[in-house]
Amino acid sequence: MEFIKVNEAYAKHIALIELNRPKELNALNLQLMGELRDTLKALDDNDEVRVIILTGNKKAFAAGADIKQMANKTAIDMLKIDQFSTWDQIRKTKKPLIAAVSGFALGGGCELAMTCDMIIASESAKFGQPEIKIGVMPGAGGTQRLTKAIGKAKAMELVLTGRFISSEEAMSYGLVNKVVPVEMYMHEATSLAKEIANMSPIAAQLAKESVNRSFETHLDEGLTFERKNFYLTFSSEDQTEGMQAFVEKRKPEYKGK
Ligand code: DAK
Repeated sequence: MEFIKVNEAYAKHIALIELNRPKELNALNLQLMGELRDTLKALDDNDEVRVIILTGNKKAFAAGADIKQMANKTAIDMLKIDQFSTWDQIRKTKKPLIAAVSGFALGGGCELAMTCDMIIASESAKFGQPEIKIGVMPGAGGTQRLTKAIGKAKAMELVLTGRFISSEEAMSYGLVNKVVPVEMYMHEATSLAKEIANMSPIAAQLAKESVNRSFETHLDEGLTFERKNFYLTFSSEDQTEGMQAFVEKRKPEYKGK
């Protein structure tokens, strides 16, 4: 891996992925995105891993897709490269994915953070969809996910002006889960990951899938989907363990079975 660093055992049941093109503010070139896609797939297949943290560095989560790599492309070049299949695969990651964001999360970087399930931001984080300033528009879910996260008025403003918002604004609009001082954002993301890693990984995966379904369907179908996943948790040993532990007043030991 050239542009990402992976620690499969960052903490118990927690993997850490760091985007690693610091000089380019972690601009997402094709190779980086391919490495990220393959890594997430491998971590999804690794039973030891229950939660994944995705981060950049203090200065940048990611300043967007690599503009230099895109600048001379035609629509047909883009079609042939088919980056969407990479983004779609990332979106389908089954395990809970926490973005730990500091510095710039712009364009594709903001879209990548929004593709994660939760965002912990440092006070220095800046979010934005500045594609309009370079003559294009968001292409990896920005107009959809941002609108669902912060509502039409603010999403429209960000997408049409390209202006950045601070982490405090992002917090007040409901884009991020928590804002903490820069020196604390990894610690905070890790605490959140640990809390989730203590749960049944089967229940966590089914719950994540069900929450995501609420964005993709209407209520009736979403409730049916939720019910089926709810029943499915009852076929796991973790369900027996979780309920038994409650009755016996002890901490459950989940095995992911
Ligand atoms: N691409 C390539 N290089 C970038 C970059 C980017 N997005 N952002 C920064 N860099 C590079 C700069 O060119 C500079 O490199 P050198 O000149 O030193 O070689 C280095 O990183 C440091 O950047 P600056 O010198 O500009 O640093 P400053 O602190 O002065 O400014 C900044 C930071 C973040 C405000 C500025 O760098 C900036 O405005 N960056 C561009 C932000 C942007 O417009 N992002 C949106 C890009 S478009 C798709 C999926 C996704 C997308 C498209 C398609 N498909 C699935 C098909 C997404 C599109 C986008 O994200």
